[in-house]
Amino acid sequence: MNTTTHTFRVTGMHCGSCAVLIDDILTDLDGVVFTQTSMKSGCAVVRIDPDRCTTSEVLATIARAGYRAEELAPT
Ligand SMILES: [Cu+2]
Repeated sequence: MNTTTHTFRVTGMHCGSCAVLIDDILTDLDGVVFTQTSMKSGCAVVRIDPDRCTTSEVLATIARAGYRAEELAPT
């Protein structure tokens, strides 16, 4: 499977369970194969199958949960 990895800066997290919540909702999204959200770094690392999911869907899903996210340029 071909996957791409993206890093998003997430604002609005205020405790560890916010990060767990974001991981949960992203994992439920079709095409997301891995997520690691960290309250400490304020970032979510998300690996997706680009045939089934887009970064806009990831952004919209995070926004629906009440957080703001923007994709960081790949390093
Ligand atoms: Cu919280």
